[in-house]
Amino acid sequence: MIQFLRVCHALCLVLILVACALPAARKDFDIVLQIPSVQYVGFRPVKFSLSQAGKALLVKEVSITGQMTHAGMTPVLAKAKPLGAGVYQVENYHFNMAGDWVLQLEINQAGKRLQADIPLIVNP
Ligand SMILES: [Cu+2]
Repeated sequence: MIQFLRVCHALCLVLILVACALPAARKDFDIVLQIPSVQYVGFRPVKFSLSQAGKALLVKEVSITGQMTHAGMTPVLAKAKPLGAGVYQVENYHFNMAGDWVLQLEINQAGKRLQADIPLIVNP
């Protein structure tokens, strides 16, 4: 029984460590979210504007990798399309579980990959 508890504790520790394994946030550009930062489970629009040093960022698309802050979920990928003036949108982003999310945005600017994160809370 004691051995079983030891194994249990070891497993819990591993789970905690894995859950904290999200990469540290990068912020190569500024994001202004144009949707509420509290969302609901389902297919939802995600809209944001990007800028750098106060100027609108104009790129062809923004790659989104959405991850939850706990372990064991497949990331939800999407491409946000430009609406003009540095505003980008995904029409139907799939928030497939309630909890804490981080949308990692990535753009390609003159061959350089830039990243920044959007933290979101998703309610049931
Ligand atoms: Cu999850």
